[in-house]
Amino acid sequence: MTLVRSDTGWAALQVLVSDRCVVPRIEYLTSSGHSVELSVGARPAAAADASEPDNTAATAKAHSGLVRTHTFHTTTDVDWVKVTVPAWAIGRPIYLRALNMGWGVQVNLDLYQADGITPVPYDSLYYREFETFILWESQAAGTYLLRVAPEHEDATAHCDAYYDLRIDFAQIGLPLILGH
Ligand SMILES: [Ca+2]
Repeated sequence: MTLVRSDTGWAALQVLVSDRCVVPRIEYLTSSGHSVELSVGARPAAAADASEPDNTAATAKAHSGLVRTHTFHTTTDVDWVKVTVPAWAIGRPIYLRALNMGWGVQVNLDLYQADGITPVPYDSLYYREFETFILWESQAAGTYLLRVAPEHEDATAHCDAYYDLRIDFAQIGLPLILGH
């Protein structure tokens, strides 16, 4: 960070660096103590992720693998994700997590039946820094839909507008039998 003294106050040049973004900003402190932040140019855009198009329940894509990275590449982007619950997972904890978000990005999670309309009750919704997750015990096997939306428009359409989606099914280990 570079500090520059002027006749009316201090100005600081900051470069914010996250995993995907390099964002030069000027923070200016006036002589009366007001802080003013100016971005130096627009932040680079975000690319559409591999799950697009997935902005409606009808175009929801299956979550595959443990973790997938999504972007909010436009100001109106939301992501619908199919979650398939196998019979063995009924009544066991399922964690639906959005994590590793970019700077200033927060997400809302909503869970629906396969119709994309009927809400599915879940046990808890947690908000932590850089992580939001639903803890859920499904009462039936089948396909459900998770809707992931940015909490506000500032979390969209720039290179920091991303999050990882991770879905964990709690597995109960088989008893380990030792000896003969
Ligand atoms: Ca989307």
